Amino acid sequence: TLHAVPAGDAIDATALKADVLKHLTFTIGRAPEDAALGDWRMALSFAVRDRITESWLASERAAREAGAKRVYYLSLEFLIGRLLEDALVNLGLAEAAEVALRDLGLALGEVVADEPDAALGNGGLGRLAACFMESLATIGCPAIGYGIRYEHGLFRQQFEHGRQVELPELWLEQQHPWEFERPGSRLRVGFGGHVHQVEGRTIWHPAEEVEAEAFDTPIVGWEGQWANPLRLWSARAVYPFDLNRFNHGDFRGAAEPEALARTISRVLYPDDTTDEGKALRLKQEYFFVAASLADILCRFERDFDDLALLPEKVAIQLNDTHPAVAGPELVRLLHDERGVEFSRAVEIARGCLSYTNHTLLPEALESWSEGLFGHLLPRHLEIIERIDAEHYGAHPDRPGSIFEHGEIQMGTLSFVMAHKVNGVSALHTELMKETVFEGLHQVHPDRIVNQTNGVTPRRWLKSCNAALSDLITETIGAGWVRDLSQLERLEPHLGDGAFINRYAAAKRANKAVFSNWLAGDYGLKVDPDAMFDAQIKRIHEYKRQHLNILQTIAAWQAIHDDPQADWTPRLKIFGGKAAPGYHFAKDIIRLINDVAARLNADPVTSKYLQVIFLPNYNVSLAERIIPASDLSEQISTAGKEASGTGNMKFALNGALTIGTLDGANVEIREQVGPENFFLFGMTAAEVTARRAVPDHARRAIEGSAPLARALGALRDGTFSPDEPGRYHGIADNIAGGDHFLVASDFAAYHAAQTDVSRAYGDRETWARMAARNTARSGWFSSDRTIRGYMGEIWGAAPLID
Ligand code: 26Q
Repeated sequence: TLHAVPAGDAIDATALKADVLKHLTFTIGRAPEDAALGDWRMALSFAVRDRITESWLASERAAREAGAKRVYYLSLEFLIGRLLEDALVNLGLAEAAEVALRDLGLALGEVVADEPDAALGNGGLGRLAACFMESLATIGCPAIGYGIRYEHGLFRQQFEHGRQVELPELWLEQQHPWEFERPGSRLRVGFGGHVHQVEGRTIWHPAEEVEAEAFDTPIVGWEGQWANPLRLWSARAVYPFDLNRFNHGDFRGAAEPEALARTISRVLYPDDTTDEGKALRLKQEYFFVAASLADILCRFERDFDDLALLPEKVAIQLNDTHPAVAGPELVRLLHDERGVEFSRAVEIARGCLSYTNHTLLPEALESWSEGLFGHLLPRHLEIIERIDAEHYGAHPDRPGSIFEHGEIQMGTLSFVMAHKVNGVSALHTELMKETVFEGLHQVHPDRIVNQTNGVTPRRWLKSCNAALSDLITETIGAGWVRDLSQLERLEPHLGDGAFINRYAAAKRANKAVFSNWLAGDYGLKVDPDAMFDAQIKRIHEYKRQHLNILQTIAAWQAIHDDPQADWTPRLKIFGGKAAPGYHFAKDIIRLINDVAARLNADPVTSKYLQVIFLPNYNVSLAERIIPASDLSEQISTAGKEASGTGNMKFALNGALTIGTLDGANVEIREQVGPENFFLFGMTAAEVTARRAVPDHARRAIEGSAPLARALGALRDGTFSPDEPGRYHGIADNIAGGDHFLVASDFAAYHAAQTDVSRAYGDRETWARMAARNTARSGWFSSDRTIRGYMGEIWGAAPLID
């Protein structure tokens, strides 16, 4: 469709085109006739970056002049994805760019798709940090995101004979046009060594030092009024090159210090649960925390001269325990280096710090052996011991300490050093109070607060789903992009058949685009009128992708029994990576791929049921899948998924949820209404009770013939004829201990899926339910979440109206 281009856009397009050509010539050094797609993308990115930069510098000036409180978000992960389209959308330049590029013989869609994802995160926690950065800028809260500029982000996933293979990710192979390198801001970070007392003062003499160099990427908010930096640190050697060794012919040795130092920022750890306690991981944590805190204090001391003002001017948020060493480091900077009395230093640090917990899974709670920790950070170990002693002195009846099982418990340290600790959904926050932090909650009853996660509607609706966005804007105006609660203005239109038809047509159009892409890139022909049913997230036992595939097998068997029946056609879409050392998760991936091969080749059933596992799931792939989905699978064992954020993206884009009462599913169901949500399964309390029932899995299998039969197909080699034993491990796990209650929840899930199929048969009713999900998802904006943090945790105020 051709849009009538308004005058403003025409002017923007002309100016943008001139700037693209200017950058192509003078920044890239390429003539138009020789430019490749990547050169054009680079030129457009620089032209867009110029427009962000002015607003960014003005934002910093405004914050300085206001003497405003600053927010610092410390996170080992920022899962940004692509930046060009996001920037164009937020600057209101998407149409101008389309016109400008068309004039140059290029398609904007191809140019933006050429950008590699910045995959500096594993999953939910990292993507949340990215949504928060965008919302902070949209709201106009002066903030900096601090992290590591990994040379290699999360591994690229390939399948070989259905098995996951990991390849290095190379996002920096091409020039990265968004960042500003800051050679002037280099500072040193020490490790190891020993601690001295000199005239009553403590001095740490590190054995080793590396240099941290900052790279700033401006993150611009909606309508371009405000921008904040994402400041990522890169590690390098203090003396990068040993000329003496080189002159003696030792060429390899001459470069060694540099190679060694750089390993710190070389690669993102790809495991999002099991904490392996590796020294390099602890080095990464301290490296970026030390650099960030030095930077934060330097900024503070430029504007203020009284350290007592620190909590009034500085809020530091810890994204999980990964930056927990910020507690003792800030105490060290205040006490050892600035002479603040110890208890006062702890008090000031606590006034600045707050901590977000993202998991209660015991295997994911971070801890470090005292030996390893003290070897790398001897002074910090002493400080933690003193913090623990003082906290214990103040609360002698408190159960437990920071040191337990011979290890430093980073969750406890973070809790003790924070003035607020938050959970990421209502249910998760209540469970924090009852389980992991029960004792601490009793002595600090006001410390734990809830801030339910959210997602940015700019990326997760406006930009990824143009068909639906345009319909919404035509119906209720454009105010929803900044204030997502305005989606409730759709409510009066839900009874209008014409509106529901248009809503259904937008979804159908997205599904057609997705189907064409699947056919082109994966050779899979699918019916765009089939139900698109998606489970996209990291592969984990608690997320229960194996429950989904087992039920898919049961459905396939049922269709085989009666192929003439009136089956609702479905496409099952899977996406997600397994941690490289997580063998069970990798087996699940292989099983899904084997099931897909068998089912898609079945001439009897494939017109009703197809399965695809899309390799290398990432942010950009999510942006394709979510707008085209009808059904969102949120089927974790109740009590295990802290929040989920994909669940919110699906609901916003009009996919109905099939889900358990877990994480933010609970709040989604409350918002959209129970009649617009397919609930199944045990509650968190029932899960705990069920685990105590002897033989719970065996009993569940005896009670469900479809489950027994599906498990039978795992055992008899239906999906692995060349190796019949391949899936006995998965079958034994489910029939045995079944810690995540796959067997016990199966029958309820199977019944709910039958309800889903029946409901999808009535397309108008389904479309109305989908539209209700959109209309009632306004609360899940990360703008709402960030306002919650600003008000209840940071005490920060926006600097734009
Ligand atoms: C820890 C130690 C060593 C190496 C790696 C890690 C590590 C890395 C990443 C531990 C955990 C993570 C990521 C956790 C995560 O993504 N949690 C998810 O956070 C989301 C945002 O709050 C929630 O919505 C999800 O429910 C939660 O699983």
